[in-house]
Amino acid sequence: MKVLFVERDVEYIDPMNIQLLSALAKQRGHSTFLTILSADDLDADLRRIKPDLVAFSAKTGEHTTYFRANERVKQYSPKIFTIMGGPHPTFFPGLIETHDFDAVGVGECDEGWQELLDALEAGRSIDAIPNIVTRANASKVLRATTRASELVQLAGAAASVRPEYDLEVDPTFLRPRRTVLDTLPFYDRELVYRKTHLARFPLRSFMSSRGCPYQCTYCFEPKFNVMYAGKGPIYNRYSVKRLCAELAELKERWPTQFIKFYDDMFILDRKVDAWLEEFAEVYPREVGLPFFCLTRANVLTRENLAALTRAGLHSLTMSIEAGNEYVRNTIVKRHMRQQQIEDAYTLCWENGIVTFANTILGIPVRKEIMAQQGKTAIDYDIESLDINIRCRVTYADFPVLHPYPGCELTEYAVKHGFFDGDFDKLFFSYQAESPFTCFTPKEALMQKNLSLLGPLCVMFPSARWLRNLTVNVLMKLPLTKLYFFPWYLAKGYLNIFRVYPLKLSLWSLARNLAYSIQREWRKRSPHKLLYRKTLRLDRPTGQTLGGPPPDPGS
Ligand code: B12
Ligand code: SF4
Repeated sequence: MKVLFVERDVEYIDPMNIQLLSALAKQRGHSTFLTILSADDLDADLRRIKPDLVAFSAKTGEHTTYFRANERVKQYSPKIFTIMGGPHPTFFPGLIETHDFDAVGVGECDEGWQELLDALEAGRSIDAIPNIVTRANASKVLRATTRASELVQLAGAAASVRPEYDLEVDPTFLRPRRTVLDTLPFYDRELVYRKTHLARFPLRSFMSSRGCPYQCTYCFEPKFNVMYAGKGPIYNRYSVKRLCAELAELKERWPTQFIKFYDDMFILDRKVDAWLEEFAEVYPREVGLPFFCLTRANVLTRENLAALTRAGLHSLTMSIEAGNEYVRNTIVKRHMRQQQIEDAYTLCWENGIVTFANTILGIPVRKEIMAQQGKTAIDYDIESLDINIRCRVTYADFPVLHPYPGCELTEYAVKHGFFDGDFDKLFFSYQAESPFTCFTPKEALMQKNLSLLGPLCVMFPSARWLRNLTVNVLMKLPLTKLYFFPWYLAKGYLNIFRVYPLKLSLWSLARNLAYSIQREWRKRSPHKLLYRKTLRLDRPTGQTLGGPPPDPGS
């Protein structure tokens, strides 16, 4: 079978989802192809490749782009089998009934995907493959969840919730979690590298584990854990031997200077467990490349940091998410004390480990609580800036909160009337303006500006004047477009010289700057297209969440 993956855009992180699915398809003898909507012509690719199946992997926000791409595929030939998988359809499998896909993949699909391809090729029925929802099996494997509409009624919101939001998969239709990752094939990087800049860009991503047991309310993992309750351990990991074999081969085949481990939690334990002990011994010998990984401040200790450093750790991320204790522990449920965060960052500072921190701006707090605490919405964001400065974070990123399906924080936002519950209006990036209705235009402006100026203030922690100038003056001015440029330069410098230090030629550096500046601009401009595409499928939606529809006359 000829399988065509359709991807919205390729930046600097390997699209590991389609790289793995492509490898799984090839393992069964199918051939795979890739169309990148920002660079390729989908119609021309359909004519040239004549695929039997087109596959989309969707995160919420980019799903509408794939809806449009799917329409194009079906217009070209209704006989082409189309399927959407990934986080968005995992939460909204009911879209099989409202959109013209032939199947939807829910949750982990490694086996389901292979079984589907084999069945299609052999002409067998595909209606009893766990994790694969079809129009024929939907009535049996999906069940009603009245949650979304109930919430909207509670909020008194006028927006209609799409019918697909009211269906969820019956967990008995899901396979148990995959506990053995070692038998998975190596990612098919060739699929992407043969036609993109990533072939030459020496930063490579990999996930050494799946799963996370924490409860953060803005993240999809807690909901995923509910769906998978009783279906095996939450956290599953490659053996060190298998992981190093894949990375060593990768290093042989493609110019590679740095590994970015993208696991939700690269280390889960405050102790140095057997896996980490072995990793610290084997990875430097078999792979020997500096790396970046993610964990949490409450998990980091002197001991596990020493083991990571022995292995070659260069940079580490521990999300802060909010400076204010109430926002951090009650609203977003990070369950972390300020002292723990500061101690973990000090530990990194003392050991020369470069740090990256995510901190979310625009987390809505109820009016009564703000009144009790004597704070305005923007005061919480300023507290978040200050904790980053105190922690001497090397690169502090400040995205603006966006509500994603299945998350407790989204329910909170709907319940309190901050958001109307319509995910189809969501922009593909959370670097854009807040989608919540509870912020005034002035507050939304300050959040956007702080998101751009914050990293600069944190970059120079002793320049108190810069922080004060930002908070008292710059943040309030309508100069967001201007602030983009110093932010972009700082981000480029911090990424390429500090967090993921790469040796790039001047030519390569210039080429990558030109490539990335357009994308960064676009992530912050929901209403603009800065780069040309042959087929304008990834045009932005006309409205971000919660806000009023655009005035047709303007
Ligand atoms: C790497 C990553 C990225 C990379 C993506 C690179 C790329 N082009 O793919 C980058 C950094 C660009 C990124 C960006 C964003 N991300 Co992100 N990201 C991840 C991360 C850490 C890993 C995803 C991954 O590759 N996993 C490895 C593969 C093998 O596993 P998988 O994707 O789960 O795929 C399996 C199944 O889902 C399924 N499957 C997946 N696709 C398909 C397709 C078909 C056809 C089938 C049958 C099955 C199937 O089968 C696979 C094998 O079992 C996840 C967190 C996580 N733990 O998954 C968040 C996550 C996917 N990201 C998320 C978000 C919110 C974003 C952003 C919107 C945030 C932002 N910055 O604005 C942006 C979106 C940008 C965009 N629209 O392009 C959310 C998505 C929530 C949602 N409801 O959609 C996640 C789940 C984080 C979270 N914990 O909440 N992200
Ligand atoms: S620790 Fe990270 S991956 Fe785990 S639930 Fe929280 S945000 Fe999600």
